[in-house]
Amino acid sequence: MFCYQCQEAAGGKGCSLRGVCGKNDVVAKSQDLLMYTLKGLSMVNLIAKENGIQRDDVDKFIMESLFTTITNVNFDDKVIYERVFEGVSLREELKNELKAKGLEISKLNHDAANFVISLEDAQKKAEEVSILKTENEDIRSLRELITYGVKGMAAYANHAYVLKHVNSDIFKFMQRALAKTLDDTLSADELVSLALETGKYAVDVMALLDKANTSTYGNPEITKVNIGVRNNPAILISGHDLKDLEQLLEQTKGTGVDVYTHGEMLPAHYYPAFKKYDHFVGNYGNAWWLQDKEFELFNGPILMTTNCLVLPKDSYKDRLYTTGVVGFPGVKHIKEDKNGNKDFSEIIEHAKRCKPPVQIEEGEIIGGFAHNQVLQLADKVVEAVKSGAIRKFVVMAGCDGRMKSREYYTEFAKKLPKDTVILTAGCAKYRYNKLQLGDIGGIPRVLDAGQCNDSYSLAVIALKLKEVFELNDINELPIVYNIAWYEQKAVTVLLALLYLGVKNIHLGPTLPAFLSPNVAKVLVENFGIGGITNVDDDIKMMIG
Ligand code: FSO
Ligand code: SF4
Repeated sequence: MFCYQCQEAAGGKGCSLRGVCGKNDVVAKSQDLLMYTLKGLSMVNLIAKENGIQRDDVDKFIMESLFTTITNVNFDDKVIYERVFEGVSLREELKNELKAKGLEISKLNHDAANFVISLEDAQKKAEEVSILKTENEDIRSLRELITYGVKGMAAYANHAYVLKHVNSDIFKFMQRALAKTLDDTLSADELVSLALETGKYAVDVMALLDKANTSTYGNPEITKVNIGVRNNPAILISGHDLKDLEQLLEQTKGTGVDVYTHGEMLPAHYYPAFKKYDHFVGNYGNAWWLQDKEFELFNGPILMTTNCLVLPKDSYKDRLYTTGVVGFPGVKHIKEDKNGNKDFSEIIEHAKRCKPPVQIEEGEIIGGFAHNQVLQLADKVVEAVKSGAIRKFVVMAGCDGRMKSREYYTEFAKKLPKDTVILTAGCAKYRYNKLQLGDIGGIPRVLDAGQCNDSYSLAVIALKLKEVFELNDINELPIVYNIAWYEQKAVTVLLALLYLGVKNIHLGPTLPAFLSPNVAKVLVENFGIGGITNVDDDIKMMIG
């Protein structure tokens, strides 16, 4: 196996024996083959689309399968290989439809659009399509940069899709980009352009998701979220899927079972639609990587709706449930019916047999500063900037992770001058959201816009401030970017920010292993992208 798609890639280079994430060789290879299958399927589907064949099931299949391969989503090679076979069969169906229309498909001569395998050969085929088969490291780097950007787009598109918000141009772009990563005639420059184009569609898909979320659940508003517990049996819900949360809250109503969020589900508390549930108690614990300790202490069942899933310990594996694209061998999976509804009664009954959660913290955290809420405070914010009360905004969005080097972000937040405000989104916030950093004239010094999926809000806020201050360039704003990344959605957000023209983004705790020295050079020279060094020097450099 070889994988270098996330920040924890072994030795900063890539995982080759077993993933640091816990993914084994068999799972890694099944994912490689699934990606290859999706690329071949995309080639065929694009021709089908050009010829008036529109198969919504194929678009959905590609989107969900891409999401399956994101770090910490699915560890079940059986499920992943099933997708490989389904992908091949959809591809052949499309070819037959094209042939039935009398269309010439001979230009579809790439192996990805034609291979057929049996389960016995699957592993061998997977080895043939390892990403290392692209020998030129710059081409490989660009192909993977685009592929990861598209994976993150698929996750965002999927969250919007379940709320019935769909944009066919985004599907088409994702498939075009995937197909192009197998095109040996493309030069490095052409791939750089495609990476930037990925950023454009990344902005579009994030806007689509924002619309889906806010039109379904209302605009997030300033909210205090309880981090303590009550004395009832309870269910913990993690991941990013708000539709799953909605269904769980509806089904637990009046059952005596409480619901708590974990990790990236925390921002659900900021939506007006979820405030009406008395049994929606608060947030339990911290970022994803601490789940092995926190799930143990929670005592009740846990529902994992998306990433980030950590290899479950035996102490709670039988209380763990997955749904959607998440999977782990031996862990119960809740499927949706054909109308997209899920029956969580088994989890609810399970909760009733469990003890209430052990309290690990008490108090409250504040959040809900998505674009609509911040823009309502715009006058106050603008005034604070003009008067000098706020010297700088520091975007510290992104992901958290288990590496010790991420303590940097806690130190950085603590040492930031008192006239700075942190803008955040994603699970990165857990490194500093309980520090009590105070406020500036009533504006909290940590403004949490929501999930990593809500990073779009930060872009909207920046663009609005640019307009209010009548600036020509987004980079003239008093905003600096010190972003922490972990998995592929962060790559999508990064490409989106680059597309919006944001320069001098600092990315940490390490630069992506998949950036070859030459590709990294292009990003440094054109966008001023940089890494991090140490807290004191970085604060001096970024804040002055
Ligand atoms: Fe965190 Fe995991 Fe949201 Fe990521 S939960 S690390 S960018 O998957 O999804 O921020
Ligand atoms: Fe390694 Fe990350 Fe790939 Fe897992 S996802 S195998 S940790 S690079």
